[in-house]
Amino acid sequence: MLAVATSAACAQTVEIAASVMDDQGRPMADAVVVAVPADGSPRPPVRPRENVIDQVDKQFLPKVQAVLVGTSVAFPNNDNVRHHVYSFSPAKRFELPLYAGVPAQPVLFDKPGVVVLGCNIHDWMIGYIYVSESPYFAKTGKDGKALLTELPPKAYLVRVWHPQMKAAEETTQKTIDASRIHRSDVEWKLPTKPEARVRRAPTGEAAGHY
Ligand SMILES: [Cu+2]
Repeated sequence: MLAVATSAACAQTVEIAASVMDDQGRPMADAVVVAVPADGSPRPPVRPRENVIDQVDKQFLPKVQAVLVGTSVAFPNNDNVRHHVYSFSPAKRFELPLYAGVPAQPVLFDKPGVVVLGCNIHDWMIGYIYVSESPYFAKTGKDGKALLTELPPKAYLVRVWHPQMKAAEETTQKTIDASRIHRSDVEWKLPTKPEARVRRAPTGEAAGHY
């Protein structure tokens, strides 16, 4: 009689449940939690879908968007005024000069890092694109919780980013061995600071690339 193999063929995945709070214990929405395989194993084939950051009521919607590196983002303008979207973050410098409706080209985010978005017309408009080098990421909801699902069972370096965190992102890193546990919990309490203001784009500097 043949022995029955019950476990070897299981395409089992694990989850990491994250909870992000400020240093007063209040839940923080819009935090990006990223898990990077600790063994540095190559990431799965990239099939990024296009993302959208809308402009509604002179705000970026969503305000924080996490995308996998190599992903394009469209910036449709749903207001009846024109916007002039730009970033001069090192991870992506671009400018979408004054426009209404949908710009012809989405913008490709090909370098990991945080991209801060502004509008040259409306100083208060601020948005963030977190460009992740790992495909395993999630954003916290109002309850400060994010669930990373369908991870291969292994060890991960897990960290968090939030626009108002005081410390550097690297200092939040924790090692989670998720090789045997179906669901691992991770929690941060982050000292916060007021949101940084965006300076205006140096006009023309980033123009012409798109
Ligand atoms: Cu604007």
